[in-house]
Amino acid sequence: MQLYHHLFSPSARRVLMAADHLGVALDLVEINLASPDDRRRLEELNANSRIPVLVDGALVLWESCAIMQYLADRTPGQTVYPQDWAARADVNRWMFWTCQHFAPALGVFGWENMMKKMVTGEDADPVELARGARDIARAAAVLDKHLATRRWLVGEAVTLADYAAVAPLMYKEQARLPLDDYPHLLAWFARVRELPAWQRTTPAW
Ligand SMILES: N[C@@H](CCC(=O)N[C@@H](CS)C(=O)NCC(=O)O)C(=O)O
Repeated sequence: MQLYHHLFSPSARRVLMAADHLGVALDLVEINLASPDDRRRLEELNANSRIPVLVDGALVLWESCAIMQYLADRTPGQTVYPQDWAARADVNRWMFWTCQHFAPALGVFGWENMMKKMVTGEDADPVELARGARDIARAAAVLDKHLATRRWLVGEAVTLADYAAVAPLMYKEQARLPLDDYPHLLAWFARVRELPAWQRTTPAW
């Protein structure tokens, strides 16, 4: 299986963490999003022009959370994506929530504080940052409250839900994510950072 990715992409990283945890070997194909040739190659696989994309024979699969679930489903005996229906629904819930609410909110800060200057030369827009801060506060409060009484998002051990949700935090410092008021979220992030799957997928900056 080939994974079209870049080590600096949080969306690709959640797939790399899942693959590492599952012991699935992937043939990594790096996509430089700034290269027109790489973009063309990417768009042949994903009309959205986004990484990651998994190619497994005839299957071309985009959307990081769908790829994570596919990798788990094809791994016999895995426990990171529970077989129990209720537990699995709970994992799915946090993965959808991440893609719909948490990651886009954090992405505003990633773009404004980290990427925008590099890509466009423009400064951060305070109106956009205020909007991002509002959305982050709303989502982070939900996560923090949930984690006040738990070590992991679902059940007693790490699942795909944790790997999905934690990926955009890889730029916590660089993007100046406003998360200081969420101690349970930060404690969970510290726990994830201890995991081999996090450590083995941390890029050398
Ligand atoms: N919902 C998608 C998001 C993928 C995504 O936004 N990837 C970024 C890198 S983290 C990308 O390829 N951006 C290129 C672009 O926006 O042109 C997923 O989870 O796979």
